[in-house]
Amino acid sequence: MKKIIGVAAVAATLIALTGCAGSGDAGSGGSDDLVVGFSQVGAESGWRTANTISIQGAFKDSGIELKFSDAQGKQENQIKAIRSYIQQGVDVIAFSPVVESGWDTVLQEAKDAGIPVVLTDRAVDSKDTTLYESFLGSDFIKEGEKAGTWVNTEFADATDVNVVELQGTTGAAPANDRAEGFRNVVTDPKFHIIASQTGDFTRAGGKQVMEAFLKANPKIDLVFAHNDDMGLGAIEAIEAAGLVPGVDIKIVTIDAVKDGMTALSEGKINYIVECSPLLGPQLVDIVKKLHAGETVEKRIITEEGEFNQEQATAALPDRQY
Ligand code: GYE
Repeated sequence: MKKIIGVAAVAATLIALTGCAGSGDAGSGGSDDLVVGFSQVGAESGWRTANTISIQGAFKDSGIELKFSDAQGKQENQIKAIRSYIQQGVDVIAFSPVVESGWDTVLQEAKDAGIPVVLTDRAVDSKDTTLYESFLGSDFIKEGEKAGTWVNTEFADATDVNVVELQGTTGAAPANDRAEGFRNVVTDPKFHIIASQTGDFTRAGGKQVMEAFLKANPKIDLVFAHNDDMGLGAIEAIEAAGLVPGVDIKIVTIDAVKDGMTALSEGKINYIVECSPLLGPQLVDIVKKLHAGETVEKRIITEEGEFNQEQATAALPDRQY
């Protein structure tokens, strides 16, 4: 199993949503001269944009200097950025790993340099969990299971259900785990996962792959998209094929960004499992604790909900992202 963490999971409340009052001042640790290096995955989705805004905003509010780099979806760029942060002697390195594997060498380099590393959003599969201090982010297996549980209820009376899956970036923790979680619960033999391919967490990718799925398969009952953006791309492909998304073909996605929630309230998506991108304030807290020499939880799990059409309509006016 790739879930690295043996420590009891702590459900972190969504202080992120409120902006975490009190995190704005530098506090007792003398955060003023602290420098944090952060390597972001890229800008592949609405979720990612919201995540970047949350992180940059939280550090700005805290007065802690943030060095930020965008890896444009490439692991080699992240490794370069981390090495550069090590060279610059930053106080803490944080990053959202594009993929799960291949981090041991660079994480060891950070450890040897005495720089603590925090994983945000996505996990690594390193066996040596002392290579990082903490992993802050969602339980992606649970998200896949929640999507699957909805599918079981929605298709309770159906006989044969053809499912297509739009997977996230190949090798990324959320792609691996959401696929696994879904299969953990969608076990009835009446469900047939007839096609599964990566759409790279992008809208364009989701559209392109869905077009191919539609051409190759005369009967598709359900799309399971690993994020909203790919689901939104699939909607375009379904409409272009003369079918009605949400009616002829049901769609379940993960994230709950504004565009996804809008499509859900319009009935084009049928259900969304939430994945919160608002990790900035919690990351600032972790950095402050590490700086103060306090222990941090090895695993901090984000709390998240689920939405049907009515719930999305009710939540939309206050949705921040
Ligand atoms: O679901 C997707 C983004 O890692 C949880 O990455 C994140 C995922 C998110 O591109 O939209």
